[in-house]
Amino acid sequence: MTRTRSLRTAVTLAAAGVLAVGMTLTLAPSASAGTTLRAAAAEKGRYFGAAVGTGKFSNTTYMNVLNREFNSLVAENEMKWDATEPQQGRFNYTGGDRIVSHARANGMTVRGHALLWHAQQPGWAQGMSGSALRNAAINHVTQVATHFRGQIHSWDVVNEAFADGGSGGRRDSNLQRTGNDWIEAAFRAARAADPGAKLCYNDYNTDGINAKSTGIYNMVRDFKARGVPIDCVGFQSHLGTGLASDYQANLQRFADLGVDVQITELDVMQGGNQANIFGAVTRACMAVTRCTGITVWGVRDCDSWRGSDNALLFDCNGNKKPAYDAVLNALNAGQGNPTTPPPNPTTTPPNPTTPPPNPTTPPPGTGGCSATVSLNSWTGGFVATVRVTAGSGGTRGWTVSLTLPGGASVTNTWSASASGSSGTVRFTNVEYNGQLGAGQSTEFGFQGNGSATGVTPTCTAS
Ligand code: 9MR
Repeated sequence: MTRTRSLRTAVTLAAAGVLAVGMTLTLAPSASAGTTLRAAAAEKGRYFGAAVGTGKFSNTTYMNVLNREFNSLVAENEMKWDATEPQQGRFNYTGGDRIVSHARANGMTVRGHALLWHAQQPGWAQGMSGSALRNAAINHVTQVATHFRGQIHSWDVVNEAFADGGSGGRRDSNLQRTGNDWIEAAFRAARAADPGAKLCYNDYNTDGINAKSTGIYNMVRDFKARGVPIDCVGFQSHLGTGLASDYQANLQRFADLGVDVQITELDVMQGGNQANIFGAVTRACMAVTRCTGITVWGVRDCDSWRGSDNALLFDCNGNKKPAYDAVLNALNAGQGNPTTPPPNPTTTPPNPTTPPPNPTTPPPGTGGCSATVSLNSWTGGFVATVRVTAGSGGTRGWTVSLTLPGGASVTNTWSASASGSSGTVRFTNVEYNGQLGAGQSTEFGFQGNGSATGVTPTCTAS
């Protein structure tokens, strides 16, 4: 999306169905009223986040506001495809890792943005199509979600895949041209890679019940009916001078499908209504039990992609604006959310690339091992997740063999090393997952071309 187009559409939408946003909000004094956004949101079982860039991490004003007010971070750009896989198969997690470690050190959680999007693709992907692009895209999802496994409370698995205007259909893109099932293939790959993360679809101009949000609603309903793993929908909420009168009703209809909803990129044009609109959006989220948190798209006005719109909660000197008070008051006045808040970052499991400490050496494997495979398949490719379970004697190491059908081949493997790529392929443990106690399990995975349907793994312990 270009900036101009997004702003124009946001403002047009706002003009089409504006509500009289409540002018003032009087708050009954509350003994437990939070005095920062993060504290006020946390008291209600929700997060309050900001989009960040590591380029600003050396700015003291920025960091003071960030650390005081927010308890969820999202990378404004640094986890996107062009940033994380600048050359095919060469991954760069420098910026993303820095954001995650800052969050962990400051009691914050992290939203992931965004695994697949038609924009900000690396040049090599922009030039691809068909099954080569599909395989590259699914590999990207698998690799990035695996790298950040256990560190991300919610991932934008797919961003902005629906068209603007009245069609309610998909946006044309190189990804869409790989087949309409590209979105569900991405969600399945993300679930396999990071089963603990909530998986979201995220879009803009969805701030009320309109053709675009209804197209997305229908997709989510279909995914839930067919068991495609989707957990949440993100409403970007880049807003102009008004707010659709059915903003809350729209959130609620998605929640009623059995998904969480999140406000993911909130910013509002500064004008007479800015504070009221920020307050109304916050109240809408607080009124929907499954609305689990709000993220604003930047910290201070001068950090925002919207430049002279002054669209955020703090001025360039870090001072709170009236919009800040409106949000804080709405958080404090809101209802508590009984659903579990995002996991505390200090209790997230270690990244799987770090071997868990294993203080005891198991005895030599005498009871063998077993393996099961689950497949996420699409036309022309698949991701296989293999679960290895030790028998009664535990294992010092293991090898899983399987024979792929003709035409199928392995293109990459994680948490195991493969010998061979077609026909009979043998996967052997890597250094950290060979030793399993009796009955213990571990998982590895691989991606391939062709079909692996019906494949049967056999496990040998050493
Ligand atoms: O704020 C982001 C800006 O710094 C980038 O230049 C731009 C590039 O496309 O993306 C902006 O963030 C977008 C987000 O990733 C998706 N929704 C719309 C956001 C604003 O354009």
